Amino acid sequence: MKRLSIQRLLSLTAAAVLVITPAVVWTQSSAAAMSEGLLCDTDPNQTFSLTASDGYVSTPDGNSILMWSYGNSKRGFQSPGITLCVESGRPVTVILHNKLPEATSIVFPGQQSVKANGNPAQPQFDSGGSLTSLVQPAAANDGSVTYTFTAGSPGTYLYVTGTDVGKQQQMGLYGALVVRPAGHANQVNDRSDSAFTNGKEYVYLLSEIDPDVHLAVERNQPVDLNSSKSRYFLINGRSMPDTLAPNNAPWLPAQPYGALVHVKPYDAATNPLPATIRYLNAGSVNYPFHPHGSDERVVNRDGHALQGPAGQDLSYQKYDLDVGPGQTLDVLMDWRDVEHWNATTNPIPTQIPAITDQLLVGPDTWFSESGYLGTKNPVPANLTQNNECGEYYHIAHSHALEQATNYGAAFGGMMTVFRIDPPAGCPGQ
Ligand SMILES: [Cu+2]
Repeated sequence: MKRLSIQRLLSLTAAAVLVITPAVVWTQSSAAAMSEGLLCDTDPNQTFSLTASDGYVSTPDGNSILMWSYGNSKRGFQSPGITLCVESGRPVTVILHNKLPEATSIVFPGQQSVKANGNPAQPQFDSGGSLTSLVQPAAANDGSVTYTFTAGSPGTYLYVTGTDVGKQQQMGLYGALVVRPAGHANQVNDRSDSAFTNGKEYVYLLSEIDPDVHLAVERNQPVDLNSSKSRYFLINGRSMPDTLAPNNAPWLPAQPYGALVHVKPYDAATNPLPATIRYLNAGSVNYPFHPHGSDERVVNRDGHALQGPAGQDLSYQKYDLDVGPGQTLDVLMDWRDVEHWNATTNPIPTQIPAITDQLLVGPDTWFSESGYLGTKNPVPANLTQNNECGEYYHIAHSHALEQATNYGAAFGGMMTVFRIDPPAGCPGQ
């Protein structure tokens, strides 16, 4: 029932949701506006105050899991850590406050000359010469440390714990850092051919959870990483079908980031630019992410434009985005009506599949009962129809299918949809 109502809510406006969910208790943080796409923290001085703390997240099968995370110090716990957006070439300051019961830290892979409290960031060792942290940490229980660096080349980077990494990264201490080209906020990198449509920008921070590790930490028991096995697989801290819900959905108060891509077809005159998706892997295994329906153009890897020494374009089209642990890929995607199907002049030469083959999670369908973009037909009354105006939905998921489950239950996990509206848009949107 809860799932059903969540999916019904997806198609409604924020105002309508307010009206039909009177039982929701609105707090300062959950009252933030619902939205789609990248939701990032910015600051005129590029100075951010993060607090490492613990809190609970929910999974679609009803589980509740203790996580650690880097939240905005003013807003409190959220998972994953806040998405930081900065401009290339300008100074960045990150002040880490540590509310956790053990020391923790942040490393910024791909950023150069990072300083910690004004000193060069460097590995830490105990008196016996054993490594204790990859970088100067903030002490347990209210310690703090300030990291500074100059934002590197435009693109997407992880920021992640450098202390007891196997355990703390599993617990959730990671986030995304988006570095924008100076003066060109709507480009992925400094190349003009990396331009994307204003507002059509998405982050897919991919990660995994072994609930046994989290339960051991919650119970103050030893953590056994050698026998760890992840059971939940997340995009932006959520699993399917929660991935489809808007940013700041009030029923996911500690998981504010949605993962629905929402575009209109390419049109040379009215919609010439693609969307961008920024993929990051904060887990321990490869995530072969696999959007159905179209290739995506990989233009950046690990925060660097794919180009040759003379500026040659080395970007490439890819159907399956293999994102390795610690890697980032920035892609451009658009959707093109290449077949020009038309019910009268160019009919689709196939039958609509049986209704039982259209259901994805429970008795819901996103299919319009028509193959023609912008056409919507009735569905049987026992089904929940999420389609609004004949828009298309393309599944996008990890092709390692155990990662497309919620603790083994298909489908779920690292899965979302790309929504394509008719060229004129969807009425009421
Ligand atoms: Cu697939």
